[in-house]
Amino acid sequence: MDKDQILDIAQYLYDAELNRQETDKITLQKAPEISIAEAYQIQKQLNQLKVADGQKIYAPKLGLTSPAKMKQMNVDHPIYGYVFYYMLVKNFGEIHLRDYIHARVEPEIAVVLKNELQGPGITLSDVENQLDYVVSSLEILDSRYRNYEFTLPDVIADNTSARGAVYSEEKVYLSPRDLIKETVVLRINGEMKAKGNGAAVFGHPLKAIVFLANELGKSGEKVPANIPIMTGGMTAAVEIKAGDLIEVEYETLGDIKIQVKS
Ligand code: OOG
Ligand code: MG
Repeated sequence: MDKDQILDIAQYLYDAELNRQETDKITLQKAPEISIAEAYQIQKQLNQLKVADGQKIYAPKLGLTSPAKMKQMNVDHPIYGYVFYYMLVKNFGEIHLRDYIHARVEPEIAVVLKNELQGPGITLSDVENQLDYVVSSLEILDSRYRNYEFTLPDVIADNTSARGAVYSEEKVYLSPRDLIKETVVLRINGEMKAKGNGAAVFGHPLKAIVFLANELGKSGEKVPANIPIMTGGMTAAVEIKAGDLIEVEYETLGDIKIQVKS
């Protein structure tokens, strides 16, 4: 794939986000034979277009790290993308459905490292040694693709459906063992919609960071320190609608509450 084609597809995905219009997945016609590496090149170009527009990256994020998510999306490989500052939503605040195409929410554990990490060769004990604290989070997904139907390269190019993120302000110093046991319940209008636990993410949420460090290492990039990194949805994502009250209750991490307006 040449530079012009990468730019063309990145702009196509950016336009879908800006216009809040769901669109054909890129493997349908634009790039049917695309590789994983090319998909990440498109994602990088897409993120650069946003940076050129004055937007700023906040933190990396993982996706498709739990069986619940892999099954729901019918993609069986973990991925990474980036949360931008413009995507941040304040905890106990509200969101407007009109800002999204077809938003879904999913509870996640976000981890903060003491020092940056760079693969290759990063192991679980490297990440455990650098674990500073964890915070609860809720990701707001908004795939640019029609009906959330995509293949692995499609969702990578689309910056892993990222469109919103809520992080609790409560820092919790959990041991890796307790991180695995941490439970979460997602309620909408008081009704339980999903539940999960830390073990859902690769059996150990810090393994998501191992994956990220070794993947980013391939292009000489590092996992940043002092910023919360979402390790991937522990449950299937849930569709939201105007009027919904979203409540996420964690066992020890801070609770998250968001009101959905039209
Ligand atoms: C892709 C993004 C996956 C996660 O936590 O698994 C993701 C999607 O489900 O649209 O962020
Ligand atoms: Mg997610």
